[in-house]
Amino acid sequence: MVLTAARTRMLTGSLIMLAALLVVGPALASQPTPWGIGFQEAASPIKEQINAFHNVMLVIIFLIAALVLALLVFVCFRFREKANPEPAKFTHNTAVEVLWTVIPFLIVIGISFYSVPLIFRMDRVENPEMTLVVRGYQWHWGYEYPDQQIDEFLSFMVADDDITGDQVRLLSTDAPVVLPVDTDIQILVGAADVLHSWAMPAFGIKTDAVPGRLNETWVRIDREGTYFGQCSEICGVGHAYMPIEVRAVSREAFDQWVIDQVGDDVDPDNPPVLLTMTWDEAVGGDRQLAQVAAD
Ligand SMILES: [Cu+2]
Repeated sequence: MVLTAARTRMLTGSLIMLAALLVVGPALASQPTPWGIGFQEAASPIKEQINAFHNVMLVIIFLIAALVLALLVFVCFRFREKANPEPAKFTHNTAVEVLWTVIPFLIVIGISFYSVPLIFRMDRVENPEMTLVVRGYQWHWGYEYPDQQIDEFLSFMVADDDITGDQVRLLSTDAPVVLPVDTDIQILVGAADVLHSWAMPAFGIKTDAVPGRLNETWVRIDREGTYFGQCSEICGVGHAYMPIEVRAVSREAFDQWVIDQVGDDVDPDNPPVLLTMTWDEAVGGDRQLAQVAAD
């Protein structure tokens, strides 16, 4: 191929764009972006550890692939027919066979020192401060906050024609999940009809929603913002249209949201759990229920 000036310019242009994407990619918001490559920016400690593990694995994979490629090229050249008119007839070489068994084994053992503890950390959290129950339906999600006494509400994708403001096509929902930042949140995932999967890339969560079974995961969100995810287990014709939208807010704002949700229909002996104050303080303090109702 002859590299004309125009071709060179095009090639240079794409290389610069690729480099820019590599550098800018991780800094973009927590949602898919056009031409985005790489991961969404981490919004939880687990996701940061997953990213770090991924980066280590990438180096290991690259080194192995480079070694295998170099060996192949060497073998093709060194043992080509022209240089070896009389091929060797031997089979088996104990030393080589032991090496190519033991070395990969040691590599896998080495990786497991990193990956297995991470799997355990991802699995569950000790003493969560609150619980979110997620239920998959064909084709929307249901969310319930048992500690806050918020009954299940359903969360549907906003249709194309109804998109307003900064809503995102195919990702925004009519009822986002509201979660507090800096809080250990236990997430219980189930399904009411077929298999779904509750997947939030920025949190490092992808947990299958299985009918008749409760799966557990957890998250501690680092910073406030809106995060998007999608159902990640093909569940029928509406599979692509049941997105997840999480609004991460401060712990105070979360309490306020809970107060707004439950209204004044509260059993005083068994009030909803708040994060920054007791229910009595909420009712008796500045944030009186009457005030909230008046807003
Ligand atoms: Cu689904």
